[in-house]
Order: sequence, then structure tokens, then C-alpha cells
Amino acid sequence: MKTLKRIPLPAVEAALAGLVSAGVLLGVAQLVGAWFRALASPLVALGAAFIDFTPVWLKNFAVDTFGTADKLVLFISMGVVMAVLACLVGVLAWKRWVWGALAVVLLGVVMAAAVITRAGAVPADLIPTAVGVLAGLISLRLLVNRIPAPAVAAVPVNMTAAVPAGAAPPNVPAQEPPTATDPSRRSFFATAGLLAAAAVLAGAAGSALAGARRTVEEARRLMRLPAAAKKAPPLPAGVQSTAQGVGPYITPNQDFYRIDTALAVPMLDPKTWQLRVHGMVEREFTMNFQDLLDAELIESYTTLTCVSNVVGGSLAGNAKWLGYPLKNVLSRARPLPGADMVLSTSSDGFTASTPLEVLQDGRNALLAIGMNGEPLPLEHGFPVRMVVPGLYGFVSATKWVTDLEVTRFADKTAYWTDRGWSAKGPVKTASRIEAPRAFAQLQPGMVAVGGTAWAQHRGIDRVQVQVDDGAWQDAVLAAEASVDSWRQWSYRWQAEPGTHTLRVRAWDKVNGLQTEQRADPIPDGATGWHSVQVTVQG
Ligand SMILES: Nc1nc2c(c(=O)[nH]1)N[C@H]1C(S)=C(S)[C@@H](COP(=O)(O)O)O[C@H]1N2
Ligand SMILES: [Mo]
Repeated sequence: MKTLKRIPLPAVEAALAGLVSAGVLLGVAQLVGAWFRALASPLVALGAAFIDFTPVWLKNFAVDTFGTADKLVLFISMGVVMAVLACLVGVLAWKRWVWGALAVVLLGVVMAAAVITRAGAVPADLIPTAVGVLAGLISLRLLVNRIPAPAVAAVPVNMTAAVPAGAAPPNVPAQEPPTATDPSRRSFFATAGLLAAAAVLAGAAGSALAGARRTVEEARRLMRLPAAAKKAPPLPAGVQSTAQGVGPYITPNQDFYRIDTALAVPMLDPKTWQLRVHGMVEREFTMNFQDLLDAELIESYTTLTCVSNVVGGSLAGNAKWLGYPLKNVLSRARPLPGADMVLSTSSDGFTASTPLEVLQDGRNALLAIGMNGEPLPLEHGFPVRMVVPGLYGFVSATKWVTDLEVTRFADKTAYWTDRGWSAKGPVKTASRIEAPRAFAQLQPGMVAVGGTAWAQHRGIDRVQVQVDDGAWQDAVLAAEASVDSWRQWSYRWQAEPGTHTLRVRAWDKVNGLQTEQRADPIPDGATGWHSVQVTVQG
């Protein structure tokens, strides 16, 4: 009988291991990539690079032959090339794990190159590929380990008969080529099936997430904000400290601190966004985004602060907000007597408890849709968030807000209150030195000292600086845009050689001098005077 050359089953399994692991690599990368731009997904970047590298004659051939299906054909050929490579890597890894692993890393480097050479790529775009390669390696290892030893199946069937009778002990039964139902192979196929399913799920979830992100990003890009019915008064000249090194009076959106509990930024389409207003009110109602666009919007300069900010810390930012007064939302709902709190909830379940009275006392408490002339960035609550001057963010600044319940502090508690923070969170008066930086090395002579102080909704009316144990000196206050936003200051210091401590303290217009007593952020905000140490060269 003629010897039929058969591919040994373990080699088929090894190729399958390679295929499945390639799927795991790409699926995981696709899922992680949902948190990055589209071109950070190795599959998308490879596709783009594939198109760039296709020779013109082949492109023309593809267009001539396949017409508008040319891209599809290109991608299918790319898929075939990748599948073949994946099978080869699988076999390689089965023969010699180190070579297989090296081949995966090498292919990972090729994918990384495709990602990083795309226009506008940043190093962080490599994270999806890196995580994907790691997942692919683990998958490959798991599968290769489950392929039974090659010796058994590598022997062609008809060769068994050719082995001299005495070569095998007589009690060894004739060896059957293993089949897929062989119990020793079940573990391999079960693992391969599980991993393949996981890869498909990860890839599908990643694509869906990325798709939602692109829909929402597109909606944001196309959004035109209406003009404010009541504009913020123009910024007075001189709101900026004259000292170099002090941050900008208006914090650019991309530099604005971000604090939230969201693992993935919620993706809310303004077309379907709704705000439910209910609870202890005479009239419950729901409003949509168009209602907000059509309403009389106002602008305000309001500084936002996080309760977790330490003395001298950077968890504060100042922006021009555009939004609809929460006072108007509430007057439409008509709160019932006894209500003293509005519990706001975001689409991802975060809650904040805001005193009702603060939302009704006439300050610029907003359902904000604009931040520094743009729609809210996705990370800062797109399409709608709350902004309330004078309260820390954790009790007032709910991003991606979708629900307002009028209730009582006695009946409901909010996210951070349940975790040991206070139920109410009025901002504490704070001041910080931003220039010079701590541990700066300075030249003797005139040094421009400067920074920021805030006491939202009360306003800052005095800032003083102390050098070592000297007398407190008045700093020069920058212009005040509103009592709801921070106030910068500057101070000219004649620096003499040596190591010095600079200290700052501020007064607000209602409570006077900020307290010197040090307190930790938990449960209701840090207090204490900020100081920095600097060295003046001799
Ligand atoms: N949905 C949601 N909104 C939220 C939070 C959150 O975790 N989830 N954190 C709050 C806290 S603690 C602060 S300090 C501010 C920060 O807003 P920002 O990230 O725009 O600076 O958002 C508030 N709004
Ligand atoms: Mo916060």
C-alpha cells in the first residue's frame, strides 16, 4: 500500500493554538484599544499600514478587479497572511517554545511599529498592542502545554506495521492515531474553545465600545453651543498674577484636573440624554438635551475644587461654564416643604448630595453643557454635568448627570458619604504658592513670588506672605473676576543667600483669615497654611 503522507495531528493542534492565540492577541488589544484612539488598535493600524504598503500596481489591480470591494479584498488577504503566520508560529512554539515566543514578540514589534508610525501617534497608543501580545503569549503557552507528546501521532499509520515485532513489548496495544474525542485531547480542545470564545467576545465588546465612543465623539465635534442669554462679565484686566510660573487664570480643558470613579468614561449620546427630576416635588418631569439648548443659558467663571486636595495641591481648576441654572429646574419642579437636599446621579451610578438651599439661593449653580467655549470634554461629563460654586466636587459637581431627586439628608446618602466623607462639603478657604516651586535654586535679588487663593462664593480679599519668621507682608492681589472663582496674587521678595521658607495665608470676605490648623482632606477638606522651601545661592 502506498504511504499516505499525513500531517500529524499535534501539528494541526499546534497550528490551531497559533490561530486561537492570534485571536486572543487581537481581541484583547481591541478591547483595551477602546480606551484609546482607533489607530491604537493593532488591527486598525495594521490595516492602515497594509494599505500604505500595498504597491500601486497591486492597488490598481485590486480596484480594477474588485471595484468598490477593493478594501474588503485587501483586508481579507491581510487576514489570510496573518492566519498563515499564526499557524506557523503555533507550530514553532510547539516544537520549541522559545522560538515561538520570540516569533510572537517579533510580530508584536511589527504591530507596534504599525501603530507608532501612524500620524499623531503617542507612546501610550502602544498599550493595547503590549497587553494584547502578553495575552496572546499566555494563550499560546496554555494551549501548547495541552498538546500531547508528538511521538505518538508523528508515526504514520502504515509505519506501525513496518516496525519489527520485537521492537515493542508485546503487552503494548497497537497504537491508534489519537482522535479529537480522545480524553487526553479534550483538555486542549476545551481550552482552545474557551480562549477562542473569549477572544471573539473581547473583540466584539472592544469594537462596540469603540463604536459608541466614536458616535459620541462625533456628536460632540458637530455640536454648536448656543450663545448665552446672560454672558459672564468680561474678565477684568489683570486677573493673572504678574509672577512667572503661576498657572493660567483660566485652566485649559486638557489641563483641568480629573477626578471620578469611572473606569471607562461614560458615553452618553446627547440625542438620547435625559434628565429625570423627581422626588419631593409637586411636579416631576424629564428634560432632554434639546430642552437645554432651547433654554436661556448663562455663563459663569467658577473654580472647581476636590475635597481630596491637600494643602498646596493641584486638584483645582477654573473655567468659564455655560449652562442652565439649577434654580430654574427646581422652580419648575416646585420642591415640597421639608426637602433639604438634591441627590444627583450620574449614568454610571455616582451620587452627590447637594443642599437644596444652595441650589436656590441665586448663585450660579448650573446644569453645565459648555466648558471654556467648548462642549464639555467627555472626561468632564459630556453632555451635561453640575457645577455649583462654593461646594467641593464630591457633593455637587456630578458629571454625566441623568437624575435629580429632591429629598432629605435624613433619608438619603451619597457615594462618598457612604465611604466616610461628610454629607455636606462647603469649600474651605485655601491659598498656595506656585512660584517659586518647592526646593527651587534661586539667584539673590528680586524674586517674583506668586500663586492662587480661593474661597468660592465668599471671595478672597487679602493675601499675605511670610519669609522665614519675618513679619507677614501683604501680597498684591490680581483682579477679581467673580467671588466664585479663584484669585491670583504676587509678591516681590528681595532674596538673600541661604535656605528660606516662604509661607502664604489668605482672608475670605465672609470668614476672615484662613485657619492655620492642619487638617487632612478626609472627611471634609484639608486646612492649613502652605509653605515652600527654597535655596538662594551665595
Ligand atoms: N459621575 C461622576 N461625577 C463626579 C465624580 C465622579 O466620580 N463621578 N467625582 C466628583 C468629584 S470628587 C470631583 S472633585 C469633580 C471633579 O470634576 P472634574 O473631573 O471635571 O475636574 O467631579 C465630581 N463629579
Ligand atoms: Mo473630589
